Amino acid sequence: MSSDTEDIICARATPAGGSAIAIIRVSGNGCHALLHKIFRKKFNPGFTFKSHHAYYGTIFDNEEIIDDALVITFSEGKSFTGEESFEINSHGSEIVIALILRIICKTGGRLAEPGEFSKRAFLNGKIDLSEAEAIMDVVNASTKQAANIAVKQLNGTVKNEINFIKNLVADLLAEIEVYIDYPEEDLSLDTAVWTGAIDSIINQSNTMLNGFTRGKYIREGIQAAILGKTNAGKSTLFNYLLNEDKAIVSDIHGTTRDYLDGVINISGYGVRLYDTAGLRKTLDPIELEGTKRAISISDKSDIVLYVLSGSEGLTDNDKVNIQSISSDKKTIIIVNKIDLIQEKKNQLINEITNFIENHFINFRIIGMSAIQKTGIEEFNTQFIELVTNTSITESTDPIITNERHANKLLESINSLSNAKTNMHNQILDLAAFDLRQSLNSLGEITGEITPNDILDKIFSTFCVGK
Ligand SMILES: Nc1nc2c(ncn2[C@@H]2O[C@H](COP(=O)(O)OP(=O)(O)OP(=O)(O)O)[C@@H](O)[C@H]2O)c(=O)[nH]1
Ligand SMILES: [Mg+2]
Repeated sequence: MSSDTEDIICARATPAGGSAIAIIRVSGNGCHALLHKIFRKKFNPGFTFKSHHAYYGTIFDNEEIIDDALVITFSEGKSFTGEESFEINSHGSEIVIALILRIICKTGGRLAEPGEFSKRAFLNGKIDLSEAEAIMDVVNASTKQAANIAVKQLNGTVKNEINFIKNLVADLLAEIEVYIDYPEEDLSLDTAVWTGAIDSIINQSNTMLNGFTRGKYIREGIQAAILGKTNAGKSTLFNYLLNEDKAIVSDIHGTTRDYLDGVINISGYGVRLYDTAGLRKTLDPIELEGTKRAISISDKSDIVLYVLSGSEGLTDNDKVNIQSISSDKKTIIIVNKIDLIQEKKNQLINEITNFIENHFINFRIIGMSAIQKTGIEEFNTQFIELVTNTSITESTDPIITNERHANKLLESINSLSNAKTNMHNQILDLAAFDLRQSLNSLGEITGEITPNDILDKIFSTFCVGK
């Protein structure tokens, strides 16, 4: 990304494709002078642009009219980027937008790089890095809960929590440095108080970090693959969970050949469900390709829903399939067609438990009847608990949802643990060094000490116009 922050940059802020109105953003000091060259107000020419004012007029390229437009102007220090800036609300035709961007570039502007507006806002101190990153999360949010968390982060939740922890570390560091710098003052050395303080900071950091798995799934959604042998009722279950008659269901083995997907919402989490081809030995090349795809989808998914037919019980084929699922994959064994085996249900569940408990690290077994539509409440509860490690009724919103933030927080926790060990051994210089490392890691979350190449990488994932 160009680091030239002196340029006047421009970009469309609304998506491609015809629309009634499109917005073009322009930022950079001196851009109001540029605006005077390309825009004429209908009434009262010879004016100066004020901050937060809207002007109706015409965009020109020399004497040629490009479009009628509403322009909103912002003064330096009062805009999103912190720079003199304006937004053109033009008609949403692709040609008009291209012509307006061209005249701006001809008059001294240039096209913005992805995320360049947000990067300038960050560099000019209008937002911190965690707030800048939240902008893209708001844009990309796929559920109401994801949008809520991102908006909170945009309003500074991460910054406030991290700054709170940072202040605790900084206060402790100051105390230790006084002790190191003035040994002659005969201050009593009470490392137990300090290690206790470090413990408390580590605990608070861990609480923040614990919500991360949940936060990540709220942000990115959960991928769930339905797997099982032919005719177990996978497609019937898929339709039941989706509440839609999407997949073809029949009692012919091998009905589903390619995979199908659909999105459902379980407790605010967006879940992408995959219905896949039944697993069996086959010479049919198309069915074989279908089963390969089924396995590759289950490898990539966050959780496998292995469906077996209650009326057939745990067959050798099921045993082979289950053992081929990686043992660290979170798996729910769904004993389907429970309507056919009411009285033998517990016996079958015991048999399955005995078979899989030494195989999977994390698993659940539930009975359902996809055809009679029973078991969904139990399914939802077990699903969320297994994937997110928290109860479905957990109400507090996670604070950390971004992988980069989580990694930095973990780095800080590691430094704090080292500080505790060094403190305990009374090696105060090293303990102080570790606390400084912890402050650095925390500072990288909010962006006070984030190296330039990392900043470029973060902002380059933004869309143009943000
Ligand atoms: N009694 C009963 N029958 C079911 C249940 N679920 C599915 N079936 C029946 O089982 C048969 C197979 O259902 P599908 O959903 O097509 O099975 P599948 O696992 O997708 O099969 P493939 O696509 O061939 O791998 C159909 O006749 C369904 O009506 C259930 O809960 N109870
Ligand atoms: Mg099917």
